[in-house]
Amino acid sequence: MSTSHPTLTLVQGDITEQTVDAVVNAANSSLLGGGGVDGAIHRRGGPEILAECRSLRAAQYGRGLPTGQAVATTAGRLPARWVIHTVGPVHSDSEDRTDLLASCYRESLRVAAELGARAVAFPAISTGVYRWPVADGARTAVATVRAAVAESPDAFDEIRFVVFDDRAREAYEAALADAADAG
Ligand code: AR6
Repeated sequence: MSTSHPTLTLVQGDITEQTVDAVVNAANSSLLGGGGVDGAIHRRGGPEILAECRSLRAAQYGRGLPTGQAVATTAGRLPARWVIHTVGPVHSDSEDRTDLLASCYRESLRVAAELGARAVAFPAISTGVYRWPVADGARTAVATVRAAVAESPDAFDEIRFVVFDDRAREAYEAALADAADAG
């Protein structure tokens, strides 16, 4: 088994409670909040996050943050230092949008590395309101993160997957085990 650096970990819990450098938000293009992870982050993190999101909209993202891209703000009152907002694709039965989902993980890690965030927590992007099947979302998350950290092995200490329920935890356990088997 490879002992690649950094460590990929799995936690069942609330993303807003993670003590890491950066937590990733499963946002929408408006950057102005919503339900699920997004709602929890703004609720717990306080108004500073929304204020920065509004500034980003005014300055760089007048038409919103495109799907698959990522941008950072303060984490306000969260234990993390930064929130990295990314916009997952809505799942479609007629079109394969896996590249866009993978791009969320890649771009979030690119932004994290730029910030110097060494521990990063990801939710299961797109698997809630955006209806991505969680087993497939977990495989995409694990494969993409493994490939990205293999390219810059010194950039991070820990990439943490944070899942809410048992079904998602089992999906990530399976994806992590498959990836470990594959070497
Ligand atoms: N901590 C960890 N995981 C959570 C939490 C939490 N606090 N809350 C939900 N999950 P979702 P999406 C899980 O809907 O599918 C928002 O309205 C949840 O069980 O947050 O990318 C945005 O504004 C699911 O497995 O994100 C967008 O409009 C996963 O996190 C839209 O939803 C993602 O669920 C984005 O939808």
